[in-house]
Amino acid sequence: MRRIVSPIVNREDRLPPGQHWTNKLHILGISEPPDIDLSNYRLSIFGEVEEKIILTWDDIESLEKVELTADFHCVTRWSCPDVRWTGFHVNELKSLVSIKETAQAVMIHSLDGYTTNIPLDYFFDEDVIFAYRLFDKPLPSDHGFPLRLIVPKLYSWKSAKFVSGIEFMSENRPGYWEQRGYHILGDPWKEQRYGI
Ligand SMILES: Nc1nc2c(c(=O)[nH]1)N[C@H]1C(S)=C(S)[C@@H](COP(=O)(O)O)O[C@H]1N2
Ligand SMILES: [Mo]
Repeated sequence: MRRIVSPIVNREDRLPPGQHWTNKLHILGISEPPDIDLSNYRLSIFGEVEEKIILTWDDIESLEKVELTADFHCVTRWSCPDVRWTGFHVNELKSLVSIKETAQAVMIHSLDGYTTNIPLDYFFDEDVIFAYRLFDKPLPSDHGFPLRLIVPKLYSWKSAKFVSGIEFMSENRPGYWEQRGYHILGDPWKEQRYGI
């Protein structure tokens, strides 16, 4: 059984300005995909929480499965329609940890050293999931095995691959690309590509 999660995109306004459609997910990353053994994999949830927790792969697989079909918009101007992901919904985190009122944003930490920041209002939304399957097959290593975040309404540099940590932060600190000139939020419909 899996619950279907719908993307929050206005279908008339489906292709953001300055983007063109492509039929595949182009692989983009700061390094080669890390080698991961699921039995050693751990996901830490820490920062502005009452008690930090560490999940194993079994813990992750025991969470309710959700499926999301959403368009994927890369800041380098390609958009791939109807990409189908399976994983768990971000709201699961709220039952796993008690998030402090001081939390304003999350930093996603990845096994390749990548990080990216997202304000809580954008993170805790109906169409945001952590995915471990792509088109109903295990997530390929190039696309983020074993776990990646999917935030369809922001440029895809926010959809961090190889996720190992979720840090709740009291301020919206910039991540890897955000420190190197990418926009702090990255809304494709507002063309928030680079700069503040
Ligand atoms: N851990 C990690 N996640 C990452 C990146 C990265 O370098 N490392 N690149 C980002 C960028 S810039 C894009 S466009 C998408 C690409 O996803 P894909 O390779 O599955 O198409 O992943 C994002 N997530
Ligand atoms: Mo990107």
